[in-house]
Amino acid sequence: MTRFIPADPYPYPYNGDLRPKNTVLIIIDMQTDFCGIGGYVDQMGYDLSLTRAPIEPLQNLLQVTREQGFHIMHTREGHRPDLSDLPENKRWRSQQIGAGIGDAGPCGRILVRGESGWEIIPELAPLPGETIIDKPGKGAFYATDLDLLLRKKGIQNIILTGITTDVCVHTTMREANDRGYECLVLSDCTGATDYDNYLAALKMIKMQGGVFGTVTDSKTLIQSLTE
Ligand code: C5J
Repeated sequence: MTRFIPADPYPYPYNGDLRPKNTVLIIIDMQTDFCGIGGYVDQMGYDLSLTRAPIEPLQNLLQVTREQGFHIMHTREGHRPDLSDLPENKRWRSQQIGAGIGDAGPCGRILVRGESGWEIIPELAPLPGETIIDKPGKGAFYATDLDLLLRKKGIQNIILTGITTDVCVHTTMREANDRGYECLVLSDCTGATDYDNYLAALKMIKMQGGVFGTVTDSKTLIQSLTE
């Protein structure tokens, strides 16, 4: 049986082989540091409503995908407490904007593993058994075992969500696409620190017939999965 989800620029997945067993929902970096008061993004002065917008749609999507037995994975961007995995230039740039990675902030040391700001927000807390990928970079494949886990589980399709659309979601999507995974990005389940960048990031996916994959929203996906 084939199943296609209406999406732009093409129905997902390209081959119609969409099953809970070969498909993972990846929720990227829904951490206090990226969408909570006092976290990294807040310290930089960006509008938190943009990075918090995906929370409610993601809660609804999680309910359905958990019920249907889809693979669920969560990622967290962060660094070791001794900062030995933090590139000097990444640290320096964050200091320029007044939110130095590793420095103390209202939610503990910014983007440091184990600190409260680094935790996934309670609204989207992983359930026991759901995989968490800790990553030092923007992409979830870099310096992690994500590819190994996906291949071992026989996953072909990746539904990408989380924050931020133009940075960690895009980097992960590009890494996944180059590895042959079939990517779907859900427009209402992602957000960026700048609305124009969010729109541009979604537009980029759709170029060249879907150069990185295809785009839909969670309502369309849920409707297709439940009809
Ligand atoms: C950023 C992320 N924007 N999760 N990280 O630095 O997108």
